[in-house]
Amino acid sequence: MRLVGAAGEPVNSRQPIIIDTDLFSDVDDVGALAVANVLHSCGLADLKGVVLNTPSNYGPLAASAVCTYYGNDVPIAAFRPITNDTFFDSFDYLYSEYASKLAHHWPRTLKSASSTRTPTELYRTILSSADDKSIHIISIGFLTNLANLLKSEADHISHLSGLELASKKVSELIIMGGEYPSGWEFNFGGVDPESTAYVVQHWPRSVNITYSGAELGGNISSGQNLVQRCPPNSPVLSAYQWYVGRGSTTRLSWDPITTLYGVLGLDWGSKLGIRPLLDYGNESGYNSIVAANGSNAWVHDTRITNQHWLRLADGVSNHSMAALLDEFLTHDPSLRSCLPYGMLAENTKDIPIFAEI
Ligand SMILES: [Ca+2]
Repeated sequence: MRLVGAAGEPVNSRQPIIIDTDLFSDVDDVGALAVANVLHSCGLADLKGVVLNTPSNYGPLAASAVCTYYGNDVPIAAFRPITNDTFFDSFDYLYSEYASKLAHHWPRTLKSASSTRTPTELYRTILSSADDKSIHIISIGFLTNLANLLKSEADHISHLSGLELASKKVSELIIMGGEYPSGWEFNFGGVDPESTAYVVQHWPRSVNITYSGAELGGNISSGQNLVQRCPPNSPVLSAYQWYVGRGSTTRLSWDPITTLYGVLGLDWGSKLGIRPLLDYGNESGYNSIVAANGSNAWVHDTRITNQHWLRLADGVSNHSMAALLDEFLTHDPSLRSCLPYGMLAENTKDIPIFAEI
């Protein structure tokens, strides 16, 4: 496999990203932050900020613990009003809380959730100072913050409105939400379908949107061997252990896959030295919210080409994607270098899709 430069020695331009996460309940947001931080450390991503779209103070604190573990001091914004909620699985009575544990027991650069800027302030601050058409926003939770950004007016941070900032500064919005070509999914409909509809309907047509649906990550289980492969002090390992429980660390992969695409797009050859495992499921058309409950359906329209939904590339198995994700989830930050691609090749040598380009 191709070697991708040492730490602090970027071989490609770093893709600036903002992650909008509901890190609090499901643990795949921790997996997504792991992917983002490893790519940041490798010089492929520039993790500009993390904004929370759930109100518990443990979300931003746990996010800080994960970023700090990877050696990255990343600006974080807590959702308002801030609560002291802890997660209780009243749906399946199966999964367990991890965010407060990461917040209390791992080093973190963020001292308190209340000291952070609001999501809208952090969005506007990062976007206003960004190069034009440079930022990728990766949404892996509810869309409340994005709707508030689009509705925001000119202020002391920027003379541009939120809609103008999105048009001018964002090159792509990547959203884990919905089901494709149609269906109902929790990020879209579970908490704030009104904001979902607002973002889907008002996002500027000049800026690309890529959707990652429930059917993609929901068929791929990653994290299988975290106990064997993670350093023992890994907050990723512990979060997966606490959340999944019952002796397992295997979890579905909606958010890590979305984040991988959000940094790499479909150009994996020059960045990872492997063929892209993802492709677009459509050439044209647009997403629509078809009911008040946030359900969605793809509308066929050859005139609109800025919107896509993701699928696995032809010939790629769920196992191949899971194997790649596990390389990120188990990455040892003390190496302070890029993914050990020799190891990647070794672990996946039976998977022809990883052949070097
Ligand atoms: Ca999420």
